[in-house]
Amino acid sequence: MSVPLVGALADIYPADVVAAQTQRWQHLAAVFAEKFGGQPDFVARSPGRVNVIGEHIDYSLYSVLPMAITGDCIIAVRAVDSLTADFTVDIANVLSDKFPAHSFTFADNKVDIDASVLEWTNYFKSGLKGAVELLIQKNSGLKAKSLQVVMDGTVPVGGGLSSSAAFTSASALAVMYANSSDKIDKTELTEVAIVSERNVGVNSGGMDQSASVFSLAGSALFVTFTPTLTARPVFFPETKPELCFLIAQSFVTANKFVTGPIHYNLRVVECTLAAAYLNAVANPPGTALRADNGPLGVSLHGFQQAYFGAESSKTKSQKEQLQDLLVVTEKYLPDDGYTREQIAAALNTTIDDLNARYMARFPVRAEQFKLRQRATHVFSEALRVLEFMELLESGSTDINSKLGDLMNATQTSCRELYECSCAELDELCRIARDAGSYGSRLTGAGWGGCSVHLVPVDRVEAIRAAWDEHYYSKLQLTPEQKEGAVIVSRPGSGSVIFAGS
Ligand code: NG1
Ligand code: MG
Repeated sequence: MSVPLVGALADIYPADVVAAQTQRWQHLAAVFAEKFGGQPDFVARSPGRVNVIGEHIDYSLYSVLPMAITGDCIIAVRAVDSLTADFTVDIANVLSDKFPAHSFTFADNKVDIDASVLEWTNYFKSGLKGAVELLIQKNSGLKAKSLQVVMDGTVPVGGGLSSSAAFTSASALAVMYANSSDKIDKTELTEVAIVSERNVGVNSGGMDQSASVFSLAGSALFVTFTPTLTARPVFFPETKPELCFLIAQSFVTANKFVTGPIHYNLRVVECTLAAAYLNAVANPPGTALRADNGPLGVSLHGFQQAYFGAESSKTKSQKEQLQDLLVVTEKYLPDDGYTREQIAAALNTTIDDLNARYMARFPVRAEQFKLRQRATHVFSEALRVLEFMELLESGSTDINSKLGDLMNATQTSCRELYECSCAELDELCRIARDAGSYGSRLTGAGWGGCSVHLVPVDRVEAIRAAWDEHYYSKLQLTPEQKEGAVIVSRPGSGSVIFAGS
């Protein structure tokens, strides 16, 4: 499947926002003309996403169910041929006060990123780096084109709606399209965007980039990462009462760049350590251990076979296998926390080796690693995704409160086992449920950002009013913040190249 080329904004946005988007796109073109003269060659566009269910399991390679939102990143581009392998990027943002323009020259097709500073252009550079590396693999004689670039983003930053993935995916797409007249393959673009985002210091999974690239208007997306990346549209049945999703901001900003070592990146390490630990202690003696640090989801396949018998992975359903893993976790990870000493001893290695193998590329800070709690969250959340999909595909229309229960269970697990919620998110969920939401939970990485709520259409106004009264009225919000605090999410379309006039 390739990224569609579109020529009209009506191909990208729902009808009722096309007028407002037309103004925004015209403004982008005007800023481009002012900065560089003339019109851009094309615009690359990628949206943010909300995750319906499947939180913090993408990097363990379990399937997730996100959907694109209308908010997006649009990048106007003009490409200029290069005579050598050196090239220049002149980049500006429509919000020039907040995000100042820069000019970069890259020698010999090498893109260097200083991930130790928080600089807005790093996200463009990360997509650029991933795309240029891919293009070089295909054509070692590449003379990457110089680019004139203006970007505009409407996904709230640090809000759990994946502004970063929208930006890196749109950037990678812009660079790939500028340098090649070929169609851009969606899987290839997603894979580049996933690797790209790791260049800015976050050891992320692949959910956001998949949702940003693959989504189709009107459907959520069931994303599976193994054995290969696949993304399948999922439609919600017409239930009674009719359902919709509300997204509510907590206005607590979670910045992964700053808190990675104690939050996001630490969780990724804890999951990998849990996989290594279980492989080491629960396998029959003499079983060869993996040399690499595999994600929880796939690295336990060998272990499962050894432990439950070679036939088990063939005869047991995915759900039964996950239930087995929950039992194993309880049995072999009884402690509330594990020190580096304990883990190194179990893996029959030294602390230095442990640090070098698991904690060098993305540094983390922790005395204790909560292996049982994190693994239990991951296996039970992977199960909930499968149960959610079963309900959606059951043909029954009497599923609203069952879907909601699964989302509520996710929130409990995120709060208690994964410790990625915060008091404000818990409060938003509680208020919504009291006012009639079926299911309420944080969405995205957590520790702030947004929450998502499965709501009967006839309760939307009551829930909004309850949040206003009990939550938003207590914060000092600007009129724009108030306006954007709650949105009714409509599953939007994924990445496109706009090459119209
Ligand atoms: P957000 O909240 O959009 O930054 C992050 C990760 C996802 C996923 C979720 C938790 C990035 C770019 N994205 O999303 O891959 O792990 O958290 O489910 O880091
Ligand atoms: Mg992000």
